[in-house]
Amino acid sequence: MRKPIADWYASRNDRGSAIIARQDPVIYEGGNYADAVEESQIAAYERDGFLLLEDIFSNAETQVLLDEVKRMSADSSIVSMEESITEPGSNEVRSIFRVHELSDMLGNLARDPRLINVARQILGSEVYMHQSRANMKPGFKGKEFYWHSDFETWHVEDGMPRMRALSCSVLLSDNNACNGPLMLVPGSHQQFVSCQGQTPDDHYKQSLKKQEYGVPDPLSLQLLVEQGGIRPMTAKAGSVVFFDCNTMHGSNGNISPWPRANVFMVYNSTENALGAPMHGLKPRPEHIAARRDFSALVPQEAPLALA
Ligand code: 6CS
Ligand code: FE
Repeated sequence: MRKPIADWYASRNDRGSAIIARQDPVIYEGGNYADAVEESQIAAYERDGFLLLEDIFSNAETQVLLDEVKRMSADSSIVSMEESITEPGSNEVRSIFRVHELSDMLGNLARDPRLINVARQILGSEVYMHQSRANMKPGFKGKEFYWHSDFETWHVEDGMPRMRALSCSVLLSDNNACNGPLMLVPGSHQQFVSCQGQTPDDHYKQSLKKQEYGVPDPLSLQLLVEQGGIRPMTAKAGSVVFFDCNTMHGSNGNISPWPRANVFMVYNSTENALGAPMHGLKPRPEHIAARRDFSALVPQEAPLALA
């Protein structure tokens, strides 16, 4: 009798890097758990590992959301919190985590049916918020987010068992070719890149500024890109990108004068609650990986009246 594989998605152990076939579905319960997007859109998400929906929020709604994120990044009581991460080499705010609890408006956004019901449909279950954040990527100073799979980090450092989570990025500013749009590798969600190196203690203090562990080796990245190419998510403010927890992604620095502000909501299935991190790592703080409460987020009855 073969011993069951202890950790199918083993990474950052004493082995070199490897590419491991995904063992989890992309779409759960046949995409029938909720009715937020069309079958053709579910099929596109399953094929690519992401789905871009344009014109989800009106200009007025998007402006209200952007003003809220700007208010938060100018609020000294928030900027001084551990939830706020500055850019390497400057005091510019790079990200604010746990925005769904720091802001009532963004807490309501997390439950807006235009977002949460797509997550419930894809993940085939009720969902809770694993992590939320606003990425500011200010003009001139916004640094890059190197290539990575979120799941590789969430599995190793947060003990997320399986690939049954997704990120939802709400574009609060136009994302164009010049201001560091999110770039995704189509089809990469089907292959797990096991990374080299040992995770430093309190790795998040470094990785959220500039990630150097849990990033794919160049050869693995080259193989994924040769198969699927690179798709920049250039779209107008008010668009929303949903992408699988294991889709390889990154974004370039922003030397344009235009900010690239997005709000990310990370929905995890209530069937996929975090366990212990791998390799005996200490659990990351609550604002990066929720552990206090895995109960389902209740969708709002109707889209938010933001403006
Ligand atoms: O470590 C994390 O959870 C964060 N790091 C990146 C680069 N993407 C996902 C998440 O924001
Ligand atoms: Fe990421």
